[in-house]
Amino acid sequence: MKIVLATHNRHKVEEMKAILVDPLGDLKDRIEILSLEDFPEIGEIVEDGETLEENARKKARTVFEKTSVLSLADDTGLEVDALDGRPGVYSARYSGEGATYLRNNQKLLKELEGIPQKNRTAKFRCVISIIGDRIDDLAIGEVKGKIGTEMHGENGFGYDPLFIPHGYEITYAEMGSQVKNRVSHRSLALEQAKKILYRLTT
Ligand code: ITT
Repeated sequence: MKIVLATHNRHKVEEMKAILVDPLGDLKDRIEILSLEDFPEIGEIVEDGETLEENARKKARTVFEKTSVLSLADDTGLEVDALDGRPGVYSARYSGEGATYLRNNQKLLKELEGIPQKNRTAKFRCVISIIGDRIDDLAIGEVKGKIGTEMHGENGFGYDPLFIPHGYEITYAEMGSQVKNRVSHRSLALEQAKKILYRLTT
């Protein structure tokens, strides 16, 4: 069965592929994974939803309609308690027009300036929408943690240098992809997604 990863973010594609084709998993020989690189005619998809769920479904629906291939779209947000859940659904555009990962992280540090460790709690929430002929489903993964006081680590992407998952003293960016892919919000969501895909292929 073919599936297409409905994201333009190459870091997400790498992580999703690594988790989906985990050699110990049952899915490896059952699915062929495509990405939007295989469908260059699909341009940017405007993310105008008010929730991660809406945006994930919009991306998966758009790509399924254009490709007729079962589509998986990931929408992820970092929800910081001291900021009443911001940046949340706006995580990609947090620092405004022309936002970069670095500027987003710098803005987050600035907004949290002076806030003590115990109040720097946050969570990553990953919503994966799976849309195909016979399916319209969601898989969700959440990881709680805290926001560090400075950036640490070179791996990963986005807010990884600032996010310290619960139970660890290091950031996602210090973990390396294998460890991050075992514990992350995306891996939790994809474990559910794998079960859904497995059912579809049997
Ligand atoms: P697509 O919409 O094409 O999938 P995107 O980068 O715009 O790509 P999102 O709309 O889900 O993806 O934006 C979420 C932002 O949150 C993303 O740009 C990163 O800054 C951040 N993010 C998402 N997953 C992350 C992760 O695993 N680690 C750190 N930051 C992450």
